[in-house]
Amino acid sequence: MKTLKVIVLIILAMSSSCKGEKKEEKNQQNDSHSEGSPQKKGEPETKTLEISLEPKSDSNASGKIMFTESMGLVTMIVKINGLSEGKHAIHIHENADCSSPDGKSTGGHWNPTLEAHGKWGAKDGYHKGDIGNFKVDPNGNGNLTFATNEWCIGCNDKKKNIVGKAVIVHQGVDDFTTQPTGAAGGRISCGAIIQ
Ligand SMILES: [Cu+2]
Ligand SMILES: [Zn+2]
Repeated sequence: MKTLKVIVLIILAMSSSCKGEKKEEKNQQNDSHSEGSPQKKGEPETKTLEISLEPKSDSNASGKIMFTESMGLVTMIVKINGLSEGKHAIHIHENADCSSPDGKSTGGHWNPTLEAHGKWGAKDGYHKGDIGNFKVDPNGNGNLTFATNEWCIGCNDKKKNIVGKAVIVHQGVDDFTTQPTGAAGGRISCGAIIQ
């Protein structure tokens, strides 16, 4: 009888340890599976938002902007005409309100992270709206493509969401130094970022 008991115990111990091993294997498989594909959750979604730029401060500067978000990257494509030749500043300002003739109803630069004004990516800080400058040709046409993973279109992160803000194009150039505006001069074109 004793030996039978021992044998039964050994069998029980072996089977339970076997189960244990199997469980561990399963868990490991699950772990490696989830580690390997954290970005494959759901379908890759693309969001788009097109807005118009309207003339401000008695300018003729108008245009279109297409925002696209895909895989966490927001791309902004700007096409604008009716500007003076040379460089012009372009920013995102804090309010989607282009109602005033001088564009000042949009408020200051969009700055949800409370940093200093600066060149995009600068070590000493920059506003989330500090897109920078773009070139305008002798015919008054300007194009700009800008892409960043620091924005989103309509997400819940207030430090990233560009919806509810406005794009402003300036008469002058952003010097990336003057606080808090970059001394870019008057606001000659405005587009509210609204879905
Ligand atoms: Cu500005
Ligand atoms: Zn700024």
